[in-house]
Amino acid sequence: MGTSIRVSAFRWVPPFAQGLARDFRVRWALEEAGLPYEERLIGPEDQATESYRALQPFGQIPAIEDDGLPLFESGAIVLHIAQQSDALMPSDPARRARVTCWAFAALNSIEPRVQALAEIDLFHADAEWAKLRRPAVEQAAKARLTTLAARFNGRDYLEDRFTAADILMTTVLRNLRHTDIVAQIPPLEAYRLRCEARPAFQKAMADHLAPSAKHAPTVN
Ligand SMILES: N[C@@H](CCC(=O)N[C@@H](CS)C(=O)NCC(=O)O)C(=O)O
Repeated sequence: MGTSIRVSAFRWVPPFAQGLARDFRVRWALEEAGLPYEERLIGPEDQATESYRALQPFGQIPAIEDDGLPLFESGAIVLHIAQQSDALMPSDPARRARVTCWAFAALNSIEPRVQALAEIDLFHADAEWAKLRRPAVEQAAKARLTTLAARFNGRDYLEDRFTAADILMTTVLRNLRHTDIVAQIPPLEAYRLRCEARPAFQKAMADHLAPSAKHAPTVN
């Protein structure tokens, strides 16, 4: 197990991304696992540097260095942390494989549809093509989320207890916070709120928001 973990995050993100930027997933996992970490705060000037690209080939956040081991992709990082902590991943191989299924489901079956809608709303809302495309994108996201909600019939979490997959799924659902889509699906809303009520979520969120508050650009 690594003795020192460093997590990259942006020094400042605009309000629409505060609470959503993906370093949060990693911070939350580390809090649940009880693993201390340091921040490596970066800005746009760092993203294309050779030293940062050695950590994150696309210049994005997050990346971590775990005792010198560079890792990127928030899903891979969360699963790596989970392997070090029973709080996030059971030790039984079959149960681990189930958690991995749900981690990929969050990132590969749910996130693309959620992200497609969020990108239209946050970046292209006024474009004519976006107005034409949005209804179908919204419908596709809602359909996938309604199917997901059935998973919570008689279950509080994706598996029989909270795991790393719930961190990924909750953070994916949060990308629709500018809409009432999740709130309109009561089992999903209850699941989101249940996960967000965890002390580790709260602590990680405070630590995620702090740099943007500290480094907010001054208005002239
Ligand atoms: N698939 C990557 C996506 C990472 C990502 O999109 N990071 C965003 C912030 S949440 C970023 O760094 N954006 C700036 C950029 O792409 O230049 C992951 O999950 O780690």
